[in-house]
Amino acid sequence: MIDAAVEQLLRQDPKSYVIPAEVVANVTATNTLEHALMVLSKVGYTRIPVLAPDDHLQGLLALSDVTDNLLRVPGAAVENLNQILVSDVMRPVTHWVDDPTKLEKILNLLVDEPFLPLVDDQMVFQGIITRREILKRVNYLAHNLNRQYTVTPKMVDTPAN
Ligand code: 4BW
Repeated sequence: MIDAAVEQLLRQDPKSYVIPAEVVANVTATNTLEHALMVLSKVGYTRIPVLAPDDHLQGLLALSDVTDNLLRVPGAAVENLNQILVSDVMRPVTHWVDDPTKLEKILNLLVDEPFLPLVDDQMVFQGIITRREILKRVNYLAHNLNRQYTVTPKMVDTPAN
């Protein structure tokens, strides 16, 4: 359980730590890997969501999924990536959130995941919650906890000398 005071400070205005779908780089499952490589190179992110044409979240694509295929054939040219679709190599989505206020789940998952997709109850993509945005909140918390709360240490037994 997250401490109530900590949760209250972290949770203020949850929408502000969600990067909305409109500004999240993505590809569709029917795109070729050549197109996906162009998108990944342009945006500079190493892993992005794969969406269906109706914006349902379908998977994740990492730059390494593309380069692995590029390097599989010695001397292969980028044009060969035209033969492979994103759906052939994308990874399943194993972790996501459907409520940006579920901070306990978000904090636990972001230990191992660089970002979490946010979806609605139909799995329609709404945006992402990144480690960076949550760390900004934790940083705010670290600097402001004692402005809003009185933090006093509990009495602990000290070892006898
Ligand atoms: O192009 C970039 N711009 C900015 N502002 N920061 C970047 C960029 N590329 C990398 N970064 C930084 C961020 O701090 O490196 C971190 C790791 O990037 P990643 O994982 O390995 O590409 C970034 O950390 P983050 O902001 O906490 O983002 C975590 C992950 O979330 C990224 C990427 O997989 C995804 N992501 C973030 N913003 C995205 C995005 N994916 C698509 N579109 C976005 N707008």
